[in-house]
Amino acid sequence: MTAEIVRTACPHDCPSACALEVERLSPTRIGRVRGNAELPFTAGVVCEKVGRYAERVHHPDRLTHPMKRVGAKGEGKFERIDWDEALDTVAAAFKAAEAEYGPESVWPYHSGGTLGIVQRYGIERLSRLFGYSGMIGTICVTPAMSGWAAGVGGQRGVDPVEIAESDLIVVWGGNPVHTNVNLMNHIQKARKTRGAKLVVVDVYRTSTMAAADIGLVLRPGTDAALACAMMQVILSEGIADEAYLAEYTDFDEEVRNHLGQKTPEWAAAITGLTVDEITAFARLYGTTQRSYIKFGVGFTRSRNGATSMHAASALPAVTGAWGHRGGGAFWGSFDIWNLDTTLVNADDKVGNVTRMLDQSRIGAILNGQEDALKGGPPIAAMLIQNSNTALVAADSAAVRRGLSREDLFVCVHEHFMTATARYADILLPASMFLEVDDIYKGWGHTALTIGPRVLDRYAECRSNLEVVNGLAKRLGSDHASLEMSSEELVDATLEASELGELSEIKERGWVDRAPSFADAHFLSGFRHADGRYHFKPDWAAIGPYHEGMPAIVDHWDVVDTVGPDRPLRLVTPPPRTYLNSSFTETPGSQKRERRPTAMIHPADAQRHGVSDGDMVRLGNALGDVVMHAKISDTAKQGVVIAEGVWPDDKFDRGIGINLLIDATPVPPAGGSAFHDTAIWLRAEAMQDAAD
Ligand SMILES: Nc1nc2c(c(=O)[nH]1)N[C@H]1C(S)=C(S)[C@@H](COP(=O)(O)OP(=O)(O)OC[C@H]3O[C@@H](n4cnc5c(=O)[nH]c(N)nc54)[C@H](O)[C@@H]3O)O[C@H]1N2
Ligand SMILES: Nc1nc2c(c(=O)[nH]1)N[C@H]1C(S)=C(S)[C@@H](COP(=O)(O)OP(=O)(O)OC[C@H]3O[C@@H](n4cnc5c(=O)[nH]c(N)nc54)[C@H](O)[C@@H]3O)O[C@H]1N2
Ligand code: SF4
Ligand SMILES: [Mo]
Repeated sequence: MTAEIVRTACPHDCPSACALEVERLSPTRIGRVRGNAELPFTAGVVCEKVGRYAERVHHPDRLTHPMKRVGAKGEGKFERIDWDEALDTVAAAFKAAEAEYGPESVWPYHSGGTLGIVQRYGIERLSRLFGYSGMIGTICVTPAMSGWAAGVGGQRGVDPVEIAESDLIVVWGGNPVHTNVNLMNHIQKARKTRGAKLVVVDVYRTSTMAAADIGLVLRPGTDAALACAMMQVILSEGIADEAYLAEYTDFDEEVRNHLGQKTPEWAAAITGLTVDEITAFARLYGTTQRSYIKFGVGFTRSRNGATSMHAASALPAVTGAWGHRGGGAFWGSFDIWNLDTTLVNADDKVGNVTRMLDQSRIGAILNGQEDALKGGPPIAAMLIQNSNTALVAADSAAVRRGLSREDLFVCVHEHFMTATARYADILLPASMFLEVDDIYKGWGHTALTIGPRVLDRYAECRSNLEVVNGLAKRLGSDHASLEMSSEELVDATLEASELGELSEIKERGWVDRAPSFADAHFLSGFRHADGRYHFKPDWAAIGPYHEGMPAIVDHWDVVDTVGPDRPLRLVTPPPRTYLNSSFTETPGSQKRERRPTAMIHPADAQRHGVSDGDMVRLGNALGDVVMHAKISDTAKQGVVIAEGVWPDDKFDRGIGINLLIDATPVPPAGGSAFHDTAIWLRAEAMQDAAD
């Protein structure tokens, strides 16, 4: 069989947002998936999990037809029904909820299963057309955004392809070898062609750090202390760009005096780094004009995550690195797109939404907590697309208690029988990206990627668009988008946004949306009203939970407190071949990731009587989980690393790691502190029999 190469784009929640080339073996079958070589950021590179996407799209466990629940909620017993019965049931449940409690009692819920304009955000039309509750999507980047907004303003920065011109690259609080592989390609090229240095700041020796010239392993939640001490060194040694500070920032004598106290000795006590490590990094950074910081979002998943991002984002303002090619910083592109989504997302009807609920507080919301419900009615009906909330949200026991409520109707639209799908009253089979059309914002670069469909419909699967359209029509709307196919909506959106013809863009696979040099480097001003970078942020303008946040750039000591009853700190970062809970079903990924593992420092292991390969129990007030121990000095003493959000069946009690994660919103605008959990640990009596 000769394979035809078809261009499309990756829909997964990943900063790489790759333009792809797929081997189409037949209208229903693919072979390998590769990166498009012409999009500069993708540059022909693709991650291993998507390289073998055939394993996911042709997986034997894919859901194939609509079903209704016949067992208990959470049990996973279903019976086949047809699409009309399924959609009629959901529409009737939405109407019944509205009749009893008003439209705000219906909550369409989504997350990053696909990031498409059509297939992800199209569900928001339900809230907008019918006045249902809306959703504030906080689970992923809100703490990062808040910290960046505090200092820089808008959500943009220097395009990572400019790394080709950098002399010093700092990867701060992210693990691109796992989560953003294309970035590594650009970093390695700069090292080869210019001798650029790579510094990695993390809380354990990640695979990214293994590739670095300098690796700094600090205590979790202490990045702001490192950043402030670096600024102290740079200012006191006279290597700051004083002219830049005066012209482009709100820096003044008060900030200077404040930072003057943040000595390397002060930061060493907080971070666990040595004074020499801090000083040497500060000097290297301070004396390199073309220094580029790529911020991950991992270091913002702590209670002080937004203040950490704010402090670290101040570094290029102190050195003036923003002014140079290959200099500056970046975490994500969110404000550069200028897409007209009036039609595709019913933006014209936003005014109908009277209650916005916090995605990350789903547990509190479904359990009727009044502040989480904002004083409004309880949630009585939901449609969930693109989200495995029962596994990935914080305080997952609370989420499941909520999903189990007999007086809550839940429709889940999914690819697989996930933890969340098991709670569905109606379970619908979803198309995968290869079977639909969409466009994606490359949040880790600056191209809008175009993802036309590659394969025919699989079994009875329907796209997110088709499900929402089918429901909205039954509920009585005649919005223009409801009669349009995904291809027509993509075309109409590109046209309304004045980006050209779909047929022509399809060939190339993307549209360049890079801001000009001056805008990306903020030479035309930072994105605040005064055009300046802010060392003194206005946290109150960013979110409601701003009380007590530092008035001037600082380390904020509010992380989960370790103590005698919970002496260790748990960090739960992404593994290489699982993407949140996606790909946990594919054999290639399962083979690489093996089993849930807690990496424990030798000194901690000894103190707790744990040996390599033992089963250990990790717990706190929310619950406890059991996994295998690996003894390793990868992190500081006192820090336990457990990569991955593993499915329930990998744990003895059938519930994953997020049982332990507290759902208190991260200041100032919400989000979850996934890497900020104080725990106790004990060796289980049973040795590792199954291994
Ligand atoms: N393979 C794979 N790829 C993914 C994902 C996945 O699960 N697997 N998830 C996708 C999603 S949804 C997102 S949002 C992105 C996230 O991509 P990144 O920006 O890379 O962010 P994270 O991967 O969350 O960051 C993880 C790193 O942050 C470190 N970290 C945790 N706490 C701290 C701290 O206090 N300080 C410092 N300096 N470092 C800390 C962790 O140890 C880990 O190495 O990746 C996406 N890509
Ligand atoms: N402990 C811990 N927890 C975390 C994190 C962490 O680092 N540590 N990371 C957090 C982060 S950054 C994020 S973004 C969240 C992610 O949380 P989620 O966005 O919920 O991510 P996934 O677990 O991958 O679940 C996405 C689901 O959507 C489904 N899906 C994919 N495409 C489609 C589609 O086209 N249609 C429909 N209907 N369904 C589809 C997939 O099959 C999958 O089950 O998890 C968070 N949870
Ligand atoms: S998951 Fe990320 S790296 Fe892998 S293909 Fe998709 S966008 Fe690219
Ligand atoms: Mo995320």
